[in-house]
Amino acid sequence: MAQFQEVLKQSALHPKPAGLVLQYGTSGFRTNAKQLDHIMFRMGLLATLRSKKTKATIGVMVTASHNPEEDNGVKLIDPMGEMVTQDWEEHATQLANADQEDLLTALKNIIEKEAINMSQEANVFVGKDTRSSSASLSQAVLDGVSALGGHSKGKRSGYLKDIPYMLCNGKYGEATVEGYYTKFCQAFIQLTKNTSNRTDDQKHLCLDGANGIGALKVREMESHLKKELQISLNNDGSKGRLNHQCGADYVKVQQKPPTGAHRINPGERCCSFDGDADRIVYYYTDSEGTFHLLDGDKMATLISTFLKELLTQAGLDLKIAVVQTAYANGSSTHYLENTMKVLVRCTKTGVKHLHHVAQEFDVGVYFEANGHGTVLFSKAAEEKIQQLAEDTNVNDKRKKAALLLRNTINVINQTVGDAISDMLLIEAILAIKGMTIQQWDTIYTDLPNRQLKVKVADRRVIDTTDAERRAVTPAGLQEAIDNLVKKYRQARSFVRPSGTEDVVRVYAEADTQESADALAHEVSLAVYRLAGGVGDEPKPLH
Ligand code: 16G
Ligand code: ZN
Repeated sequence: MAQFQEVLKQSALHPKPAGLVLQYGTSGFRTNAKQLDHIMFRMGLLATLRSKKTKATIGVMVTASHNPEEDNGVKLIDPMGEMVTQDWEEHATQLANADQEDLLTALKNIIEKEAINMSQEANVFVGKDTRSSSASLSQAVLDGVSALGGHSKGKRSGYLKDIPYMLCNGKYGEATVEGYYTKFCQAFIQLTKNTSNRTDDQKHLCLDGANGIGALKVREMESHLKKELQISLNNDGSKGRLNHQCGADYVKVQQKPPTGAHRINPGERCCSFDGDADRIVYYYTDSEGTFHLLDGDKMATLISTFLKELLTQAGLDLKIAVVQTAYANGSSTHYLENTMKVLVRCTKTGVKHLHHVAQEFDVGVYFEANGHGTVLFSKAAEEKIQQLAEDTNVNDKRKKAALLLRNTINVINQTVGDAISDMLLIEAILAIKGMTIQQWDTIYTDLPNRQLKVKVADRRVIDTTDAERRAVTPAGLQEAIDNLVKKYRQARSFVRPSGTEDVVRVYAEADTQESADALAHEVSLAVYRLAGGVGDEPKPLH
């Protein structure tokens, strides 16, 4: 077939380095940008097949999120803005690793397995982040798309943030970039309209854009906010390097403000995006100069508390749940379950897992501690809220709650990962509740915790169960962890192989920082000894 001839011809221009094997990981392929050209071309092919299969537009995002500037990556986005399904992740790995001469066979295997009608039209949206390698890599994706006769929408290669949103083709509002801003900003203005006496100080937010795509988007969006939110934008990409000493990951891991920000005043509300603006964390320094981080757990708590109160006031019997991972601070889980009486579910790490579980509820609030997250509303929930908001026979209190709920839905981007929408949601809630960032921070106090990495010969020797909270293999590891945990108060620890780095991750929390540090170290040693550690033995932190 002529189509396959074209694939062959084009693929010669995007050759695979011999022997290179890459895995479609937690969030797609991710490695040094120099190794990705053939991957991009092949993901263009795969996205075209996926589009033919689903008869809908597929998204391809060229980004390595919070990784350093020299890395890049690619992930496929399904028609409703979700990550592509597991089967297709496997297809992606197969196609990526096929030797140059086996590429057509690998492609035909997928076509056959999925019974794809090759005469079906295909449409693909390609988005990229601000990395210097992204322009040529996204061109390689476009080459893949056109080699299989697919159409690439948004030739200007719209920026990343819009992609899941645009894919929903109007489900969440007008499917244009302009529509995206208008909808979220209008909802924000509606939500904050009746919050009396908001001073300019309260309207002010200090934002670290990680020198990434979020900074550009916020600049474009600002005028739509009509001064109801006044953003001081730092690390806006005009001079600094992407994710370099700034961004959500840096702030969370280093537990300090980003460089490149203006001097932060005590109590000033600040937040950081990561490079592709799907993660956000908040922070402030107190009058003693101590740094305080408000992570995904704090956001999930604030949002779910707010929504639960509104649902009660509206008299709506809708099932709300918070979805977390094993990294959620034990204090947050305890507070949600015991004080707020909210249902909490725990899943494996990775946005797609949380997203999936959140879909089971009327209102599913999901956040990873690292700042990825959003809220999902079931269709039935949205309809009930809408009906109540329009009902002329309900009392003022219920009506007011329903209207607030409706506007809250409108400020939320229910596709995976949008730090801008999360920011507007948090800002609106704080405004409505008249709450400072310190007041939000004191809702509960995080348990001290520590994360460490251990290098092992093959991290796949660690297999986990119970949402990664228990290790099944290697033999004896879980027992060792259980015995160590018993030595400390309020302690918890787990280990898991990273999906994005060649390391085993160790997490520990306990009643004091010393205990958390000691426990993390002892567990690291157990991993090193029982799971084939390489290099020097882990050393104590103190
Ligand atoms: C990816 C995931 C993130 C997860 C992280 C875990 C997406 C968009 N991102 O960045 O959800 O927290 O991997 O990394 O799915 P790890 O496996 O190295 O700990
Ligand atoms: Zn990211």
